[in-house]
Amino acid sequence: MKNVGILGVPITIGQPNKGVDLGPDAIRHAGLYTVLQNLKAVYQDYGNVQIENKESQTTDHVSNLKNLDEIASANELAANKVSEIIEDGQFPLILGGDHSMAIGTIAGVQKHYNNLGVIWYDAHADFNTEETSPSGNIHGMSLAVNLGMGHEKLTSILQNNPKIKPENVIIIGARSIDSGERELIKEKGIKVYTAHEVEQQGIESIIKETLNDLSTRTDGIHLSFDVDSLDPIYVPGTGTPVEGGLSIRESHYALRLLNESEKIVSAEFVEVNPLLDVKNQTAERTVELIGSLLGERYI
Ligand code: HAR
Ligand code: MN
Ligand code: MN
Ligand code: MN
Repeated sequence: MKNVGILGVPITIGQPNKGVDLGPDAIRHAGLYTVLQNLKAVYQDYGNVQIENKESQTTDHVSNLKNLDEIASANELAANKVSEIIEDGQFPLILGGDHSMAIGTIAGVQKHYNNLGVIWYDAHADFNTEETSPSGNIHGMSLAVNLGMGHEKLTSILQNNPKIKPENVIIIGARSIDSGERELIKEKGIKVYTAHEVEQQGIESIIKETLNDLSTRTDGIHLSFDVDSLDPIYVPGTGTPVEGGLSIRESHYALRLLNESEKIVSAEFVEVNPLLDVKNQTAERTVELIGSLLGERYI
């Protein structure tokens, strides 16, 4: 059983909705420790990264990067914490927080690997840059930043070099991709399994293909699980729900297959927003999904 290091990254300024900073604590309150105890996991909770979430006061309307400096410094903190957890010999289980946090979390993991793979399980590709983003919200840019694309203040977190290689990234569940990011995805040759392909090909085949593909050339795989990958009927508590999402059953199965592969070296569960939720059900489902990733089984 894994030795788990839990870290909350309560960042919210990568997107406009209030409340996603409460995500990590909602996940803890939804029974996270009980699941870990039932699995007989050894775990340590490192608490939350101290993030101010103060919105930028600059009146510079030229830049299409909202709260750039604030997000850059929060991610530097997150990156160092994640790196520390790995140095302590633990599996980073990171709780969000909006998805801009992946700029730091992946930078922190990557410090310890030569050829990290990334599975981006998300309704969105988060592959915008300052040039392509329709919103200026940095949570829609974090995957691109991890490949070295975007503002230097974001791509230089932890002097993060070399970057994640495009062939080491696989996106699963996408169904809302902006036209500019679609071009970038094609240009970089990123593999995307859309929600339609999950329907057509089946999640088992997709996860097995993903693992075969990434295992040959990576020395570890980070899972970035955005809860909006799931259909909104399961996750009312998230800021950018998109219809036609993945089911709870196939997502548990995906996580179970990832667990059995023993290739996942770190994971984050992001975009849980308790202020948009109904009776904390999004956080509760997130805890159950974490259970599947860590080895919980029905029987
Ligand atoms: N693609 C849109 C944008 O860049 C919406 C991004 C929403 N992102 C997330 N993360 N919720 O997956 O603004
Ligand atoms: Mn180190
Ligand atoms: Mn996302
Ligand atoms: Mn998303």
